[in-house]
Amino acid sequence: MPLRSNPAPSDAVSLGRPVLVSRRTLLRRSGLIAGGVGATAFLAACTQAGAPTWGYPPAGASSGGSPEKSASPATSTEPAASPTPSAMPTMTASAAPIAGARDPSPADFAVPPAYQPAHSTPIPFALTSNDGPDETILIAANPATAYTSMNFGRQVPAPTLRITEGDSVHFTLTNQGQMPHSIDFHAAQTAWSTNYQEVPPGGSFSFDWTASYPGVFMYHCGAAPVLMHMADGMYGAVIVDPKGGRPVAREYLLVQSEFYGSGGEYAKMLTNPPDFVVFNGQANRYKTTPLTASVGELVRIFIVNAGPNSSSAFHVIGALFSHVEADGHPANRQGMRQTIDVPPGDGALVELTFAEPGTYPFVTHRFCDASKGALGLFKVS
Ligand SMILES: [Cu+2]
Repeated sequence: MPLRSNPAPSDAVSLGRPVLVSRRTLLRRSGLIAGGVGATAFLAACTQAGAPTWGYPPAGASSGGSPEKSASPATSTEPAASPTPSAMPTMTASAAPIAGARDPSPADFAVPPAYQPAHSTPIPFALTSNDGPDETILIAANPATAYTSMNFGRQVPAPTLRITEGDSVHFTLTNQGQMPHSIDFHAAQTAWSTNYQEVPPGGSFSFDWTASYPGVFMYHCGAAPVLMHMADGMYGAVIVDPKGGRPVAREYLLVQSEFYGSGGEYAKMLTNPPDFVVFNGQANRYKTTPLTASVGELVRIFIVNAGPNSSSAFHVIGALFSHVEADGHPANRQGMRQTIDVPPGDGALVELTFAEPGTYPFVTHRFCDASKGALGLFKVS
């Protein structure tokens, strides 16, 4: 293969351009044209979940009926998304207001906290849970697309917890939202019926847990309906290092997830497909601002797939993984892999080195999802 004839990354249209959806299609998908199904389902779901006093956009829809009954497969009959730039959605295509929408995650989210040796006392980890009109985030920058999120710590993905095998965590959830929320640490072994129960608005709940296994784990809200709380943004990563740590490497964290409509659209979440699939909270984030590495340098990527519905087929174009650990657990070590499957709710660790300078896209090789924003770049010098 010629080494210098590759298209410039910015020309990688087939890889990186998000699906372009007409305003009418977006409106139809969001239920605004087809009878407000999504909003109805959402309100019904919220009634089950604890009756918040406000509603997500689109406003004015009435409640009633179960979410399952309200879920409509009608979206499967939609025409294919237009590939023409003229069909790009405008700022008004989303029911969530762009004004005031914020980038959902800190600029340095992809760089996880540093390894620390195991602690002798419990590590405090406190999260707030948040929802409502003040939690509108930008899930795509171009074109700007807003989403009314639920979240932990007012960011999506939520703050990363990095600890070491054997550490104990003193966790506190303070619910600043207007509906019940809860926590589910995949890294913990504790009774759901005791510690993963819903915390009411204004409430606070604490418990301690111990990280018995090293790994790369998801955590999320488990309040009903859990599908909606996850799809709306309530997830994050826990990295548990093995005792003694790992070899020095340039480390990155990528959390893959899906967004449906403009937030709170339960019927869409039930039926799939998502409108955006992203790494670290925003479509094509690292296509715009690539991650960096040096030739020959060991690069370690912690991957969490928050889903909630689709597997990730994580792959770096132009590179091979020299070392892979399913769940990020050392005993699951594998040698060379080209693409790894990370199911929803799971994590993984990959290591690689780049052979020569250049640009290397990373994607989910489920390309319908890569085309919806699950694409980034490594710029290797
Ligand atoms: Cu929640």
